[in-house]
Amino acid sequence: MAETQRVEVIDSHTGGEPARVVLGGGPDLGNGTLAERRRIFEREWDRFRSAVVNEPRGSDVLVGALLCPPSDHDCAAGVIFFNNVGTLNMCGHGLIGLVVTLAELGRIKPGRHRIETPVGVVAVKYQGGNRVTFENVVSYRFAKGISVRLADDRRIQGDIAWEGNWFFLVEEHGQDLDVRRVEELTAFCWEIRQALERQNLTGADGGVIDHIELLGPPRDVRNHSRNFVLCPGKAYDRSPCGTGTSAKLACLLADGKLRPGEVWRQESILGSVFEAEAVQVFDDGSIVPRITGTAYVTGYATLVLDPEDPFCWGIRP
Ligand code: PYC
Repeated sequence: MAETQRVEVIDSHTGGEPARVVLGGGPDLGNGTLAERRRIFEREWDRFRSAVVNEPRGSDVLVGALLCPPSDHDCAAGVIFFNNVGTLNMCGHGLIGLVVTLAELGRIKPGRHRIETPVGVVAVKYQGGNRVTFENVVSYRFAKGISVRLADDRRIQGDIAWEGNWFFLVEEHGQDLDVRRVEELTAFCWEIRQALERQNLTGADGGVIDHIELLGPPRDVRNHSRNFVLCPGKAYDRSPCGTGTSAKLACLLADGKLRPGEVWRQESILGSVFEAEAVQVFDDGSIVPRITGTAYVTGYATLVLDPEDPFCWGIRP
């Protein structure tokens, strides 16, 4: 008979968006690169992923972060991010939560560290307390002003950008970005996502554009913009979204609307803020975004995975 598994986790939130770091009791994925280990995780451990983040132990909004030994020994840790429907290449809010969690455990001190992800090594600076800065993977706008036709024949224009995930960014959408309208905003973004798929619009590598970002004016005059980001599994990001903020930065730089080193304050649908700047701009227009945000630890827990439990592996869509 299969045995009950115990999984040690620490929960946190970054600007309201939760993350769950798996510290112990997770699968052994071998010693390959993080990209190779991610493929093994996807192929062989999908029900473990679902058990950790989906109901009844989690919820659609929770992002998991499987802590792994890094293959690059200059890195403080390796990580594979995952959500309610699969794995993520990169996750900015999750990375901030991971760094604060490692600090809470005494595994890192204030200062510079490197974290290995499936899409590359990310430089982080733990500022002490709850504050973290990270330099995201190289980010760029792939296409500008792409028109998509919605089911009711309306046309929406947006930009496609990469910063660890594929994003479709829309400025002209006619939506009020108010947290009381998350259901309407979710339905609208889901329509855009489906329209992109119908029209076979993908990222440069054929990757699915599975993050939709609406942008609008900020509520707080100290900020530059407010966003609403719909994630792949139809949950909206409570934080300003680290990769979504990087995507916005790549578009601003490409349009000459922001200079390298100039700070952009991105407000989320809840009003939480990430500070962002481009620290490097390459000849082809791609950039290295630097993002700063705060995370708070919200709990320590041991998850119990009892194979006799009919919902042991999570309630899956
Ligand atoms: O912060 O990059 C991010 C993110 C992606 C999905 C949810 N949060």
